[in-house]
Amino acid sequence: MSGWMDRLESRVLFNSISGTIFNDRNNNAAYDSAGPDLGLGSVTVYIDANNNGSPDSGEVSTTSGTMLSGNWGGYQFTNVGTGTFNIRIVVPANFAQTLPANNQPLVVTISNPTFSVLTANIGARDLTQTSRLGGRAGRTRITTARARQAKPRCRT
Ligand SMILES: [Ca+2]
Ligand SMILES: [Ca+2]
Repeated sequence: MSGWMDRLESRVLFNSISGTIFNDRNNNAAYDSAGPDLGLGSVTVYIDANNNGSPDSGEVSTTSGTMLSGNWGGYQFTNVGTGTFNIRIVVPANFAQTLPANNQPLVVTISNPTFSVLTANIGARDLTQTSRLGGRAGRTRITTARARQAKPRCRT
């Protein structure tokens, strides 16, 4: 029993960088956690120490949580120390990063080893998604088609 309690306690960690990798479904470069944005799981997140835009050996990396993990898109780096950190993701295939823009790293500065940054969020949008809000736009299209069909009937 005590072993289990120890593990729970160790999850309360200070001096960490955490956030959510999200599917920026409305493409506004902001994390709308109440919707329509969703988490993006199984994405490689890394501290790009040499800031060359790719994960190298010796650079700290992790993977964002899956939908089933209970922390969809979530990630955390613990005991990072102090300094300025360039957080990047390996953008998944058919996605484009929206936050930060232009594939820039998310720059996080920690000046005190007891501080944590909890909202280091990075967004990407699905390039295969034809509309900003898939389902709604689909319904709009159907409505438009019905309206077009109705017009000739009214005129004749
Ligand atoms: Ca958004
Ligand atoms: Ca690197």
